[in-house]
Amino acid sequence: MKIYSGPLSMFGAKVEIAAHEKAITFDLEMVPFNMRTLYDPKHPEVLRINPKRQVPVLIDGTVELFDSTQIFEYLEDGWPAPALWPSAAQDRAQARLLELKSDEVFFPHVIRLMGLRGAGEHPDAGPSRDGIEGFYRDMDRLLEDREYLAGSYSYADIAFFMAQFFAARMAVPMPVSLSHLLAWRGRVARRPAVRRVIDPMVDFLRQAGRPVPAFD
Ligand SMILES: N[C@@H](CCC(=O)N[C@@H](CS)C(=O)NCC(=O)O)C(=O)O
Repeated sequence: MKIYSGPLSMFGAKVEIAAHEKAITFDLEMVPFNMRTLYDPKHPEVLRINPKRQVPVLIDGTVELFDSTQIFEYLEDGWPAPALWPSAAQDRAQARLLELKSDEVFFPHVIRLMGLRGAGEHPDAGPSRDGIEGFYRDMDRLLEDREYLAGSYSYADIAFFMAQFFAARMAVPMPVSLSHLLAWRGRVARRPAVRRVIDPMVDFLRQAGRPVPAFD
């Protein structure tokens, strides 16, 4: 198996973490990326496989996939243990919805901040900050009676752990008052599969002279 990711790819990191959780052996290729030109020029395999021209991309024999959530489904079908979707239908549906919300409701606010100088501190950041902080509060409430977002540790936790790391990078950290959420963050950050991915990302940020938010 080969995974194409990027040194600061939130979506690529999701896939790398899931593969490590399942103890899958894979080759990791980091596509060209720098803080100035970002992902340009694009890697030829990314262009060949993904019409959206984005990482992550996965190749496993004849299987060629893009999109982190599609790749999650492939990993779960091919390597069912340990399960990363809960087993009960209702919990599984909730996990899938939370994973979607993390990528498509929460993270777009973060992407908008990436386009503002000073990110969350920019005068126009208000609506995105509000969106991020409202989501933090919702997740804190959800975690009042459970250790992980959908009960057992799942893809939803992997997705939201990575997404909140980038929100914190954009100067919208988790408020210290959200104790359930902070405890969850520490719990996820301590997982060896997560460390294997977040530690190199933190090193990349430090080497690029960029601030590293609290993440554990
Ligand atoms: N929905 C996609 C999003 C992938 C995505 O946005 N990838 C970013 C890196 S984290 C990328 O390749 N950006 C370069 C570009 O859009 O040109 C997924 O889940 O994989």
